[in-house]
Amino acid sequence: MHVDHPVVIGVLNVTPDSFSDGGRYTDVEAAVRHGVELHSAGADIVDVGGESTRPGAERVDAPTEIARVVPVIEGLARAGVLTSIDTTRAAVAAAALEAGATVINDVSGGLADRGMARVAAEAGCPWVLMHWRGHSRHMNELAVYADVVAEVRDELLQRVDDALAAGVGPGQIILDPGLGFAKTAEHNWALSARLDVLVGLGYPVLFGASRKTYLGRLLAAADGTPRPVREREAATLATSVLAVAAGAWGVRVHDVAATADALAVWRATGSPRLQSSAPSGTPAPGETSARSEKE
Ligand code: PMM
Repeated sequence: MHVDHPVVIGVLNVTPDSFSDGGRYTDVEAAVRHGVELHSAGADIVDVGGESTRPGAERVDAPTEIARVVPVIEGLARAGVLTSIDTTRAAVAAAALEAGATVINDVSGGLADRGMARVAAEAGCPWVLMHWRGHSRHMNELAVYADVVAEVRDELLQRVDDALAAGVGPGQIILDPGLGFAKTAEHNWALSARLDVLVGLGYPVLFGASRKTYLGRLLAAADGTPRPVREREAATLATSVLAVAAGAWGVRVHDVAATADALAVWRATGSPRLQSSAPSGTPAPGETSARSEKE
């Protein structure tokens, strides 16, 4: 997906239980209205999700997920808003594409449902492959790494190989470190500090820190109480600007208007790029054979 500016993806969860906006947009009209607002505020894409991925969340079945997302995607398509479908299920992705979605955002990177690669290959659409180790119910047990940056890089490259082998084009692939998915706060900070390693793989990189728990922990009160979800926005903006400065292709956020303002400041200062520093056992950017699809 070629763009000449950092892509802003607005989050629209049509779930009763997502950690930040759960329960707010379960009615189709309210969800479409919010999606249009996100678009007007500067979202290039609105990411529609019908299943919560917060730690510990129980799964819903595919028909429930489809019933939640399809009318919202149809409404947004009618309003001229580009959408991505946030799902790990091939059947849900196929129904969403049919309804007008243009991007698959798969937090499992194709691991949860091996049919997803075929859906992506047939549609020829962008496919976000996020780093993932298991479903939300038990993902915290899987947050064990000797070198999180190298392992996330290698596991994402495995997902890329599987996608390419299934006939997905390299130009369809977008990578995502999967902050908070089978990762502790320390893992998230390490990945943020070395985002250049993923950027160096040559695929667009999406960064999704918005309002996540590790930001709440960073900003905890003196008694250790994490900062409430809705008071993590300033920290989210800082992560988004740093990610874009490190070469991220886009950010997935709840507050699109504030993100657009923050990125306007970044652009006005000449779109400065961070230089990578600490080597940490990972190869230099560009050391792999993957070609850049971004240019
Ligand atoms: N995080 C969540 C859901 N979907 N998709 C991508 N690509 N990257 C993410 O980091 C990501 C995601 C969980 O956050 P939410 O509950 O606010 O949607």
